[in-house]
Amino acid sequence: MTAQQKKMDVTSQQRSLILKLHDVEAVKFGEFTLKSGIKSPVYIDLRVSVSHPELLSLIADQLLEAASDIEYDIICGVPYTALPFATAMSLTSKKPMVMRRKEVKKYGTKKIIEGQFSENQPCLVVEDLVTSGLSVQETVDPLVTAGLKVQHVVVLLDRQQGALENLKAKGLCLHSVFSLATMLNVLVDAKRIEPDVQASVMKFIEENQVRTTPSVSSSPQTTMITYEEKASNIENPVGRRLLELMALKKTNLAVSADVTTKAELFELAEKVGPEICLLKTHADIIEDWDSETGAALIELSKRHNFLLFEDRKFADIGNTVHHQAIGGVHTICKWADIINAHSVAGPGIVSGLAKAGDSKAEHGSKSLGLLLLAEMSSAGNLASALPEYREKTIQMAQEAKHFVFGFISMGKIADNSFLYLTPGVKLAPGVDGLGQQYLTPDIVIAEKLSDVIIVGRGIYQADDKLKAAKEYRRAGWKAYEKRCSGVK
Ligand code: 5BU
Repeated sequence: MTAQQKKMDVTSQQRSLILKLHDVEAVKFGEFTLKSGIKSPVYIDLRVSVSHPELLSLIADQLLEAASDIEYDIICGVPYTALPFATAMSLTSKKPMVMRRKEVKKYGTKKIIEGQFSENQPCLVVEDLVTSGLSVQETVDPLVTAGLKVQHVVVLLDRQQGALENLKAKGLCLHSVFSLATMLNVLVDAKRIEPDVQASVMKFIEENQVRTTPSVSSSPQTTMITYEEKASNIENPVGRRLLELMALKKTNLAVSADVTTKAELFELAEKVGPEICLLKTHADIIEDWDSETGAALIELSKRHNFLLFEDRKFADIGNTVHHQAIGGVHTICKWADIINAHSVAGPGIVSGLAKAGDSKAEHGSKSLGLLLLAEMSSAGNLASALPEYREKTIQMAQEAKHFVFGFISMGKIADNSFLYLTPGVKLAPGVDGLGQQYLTPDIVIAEKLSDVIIVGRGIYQADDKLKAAKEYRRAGWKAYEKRCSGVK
């Protein structure tokens, strides 16, 4: 298709909408630092449209036009920017809306999807802007879980960075009012920007493609390795043992036991023990912890065949962390199989904790393994924002493979000689009001290629904890089987 033909494909309404968006500075050109730290020559913020009701109404008309061939009964906007778009579409088309909550209420109905709908009703998902399509998926998943049928997504602007392909791989069809390329063509045509700006934005887009599904060209050895196969790559015996028991028990679920008394801790471990590969603790939040608590946890872990992970997140110099790990009230190394540390302190922290592991072995106990925190699940955390921090953390781990067997990360960040454990997991994605961000087991295991899901409140706050643990176990294992079979 020639450039001239492409230009002719743009309707006069689309052209006028693009110029209006430029007028209100919803799209800007220059040098902008994105959340990821990457410098971008374009910045798009469609939230400003709420200050311009006429523009909002034009946007809704164009979205309805883009969806005119689709059959749907109900509309759902992706929170937050697309909520006013969906509302305006609903008012014009007289089709009802549902809303997806980002935060689930702690009281009342605890509903994730608000509004009235019936099983299998076709629902159109509306979004303002797509890059990878991940936020669309985070809305589609709970809609489908609630019983709605979702096959189509309509978006105002497609940044052409992979959303179309990523959503297609999930069985979703993306319809956009216009692409970034079209927007640039119109702006050059109207002499709003110079052709060299257009070229630099297109180069940026080409170089910054985001794939949320495993790439087809990746070799099976690198992406579809089984837990048994991975075990033979791991130098640290605890890491190997963890993978072997995951394969044996068929579970990649770690429960985070963030309860505050011994009785609750033991009750939870007893209940969920058969379902899990790991019990993650915060010993310092147990108010009645005593010198017998560690031994009682070891007994439970042996009986139900899971490992113990104390999520202490050491962060000091080697000498101090050594004492923190072996001594104090909690004598962590006496009972924990796995501990973790921030890499911010440098390699001395790994050596200090390895020394703690050696003293554990000298006392005849089983070995110790360390996880480094390469990323966190909390919004705005600095580790995830700085790619160099992650790279240096991986380097630190590579230099101490006898002891460091993996990472706390949001997905697979290095090769198959490490394990990846991910916290911030719930059956429905969302946030908790204090910065915690949740992804689903399917996204974490099948798409981001992590090995272990870590679930806290999703299980220990459930009325029926065993039932919840079984649900998470099933979801985590299903995602693992899907990734092993190469199904996307
Ligand atoms: P939740 O209830 O599923 O949100 O609990 C998550 C647990 O994982 C909790 O114990 C946190 O301290 C822990 N966690 C986390 O949420 N995010 C991180 O990046 C790290 C640990 Br590291």
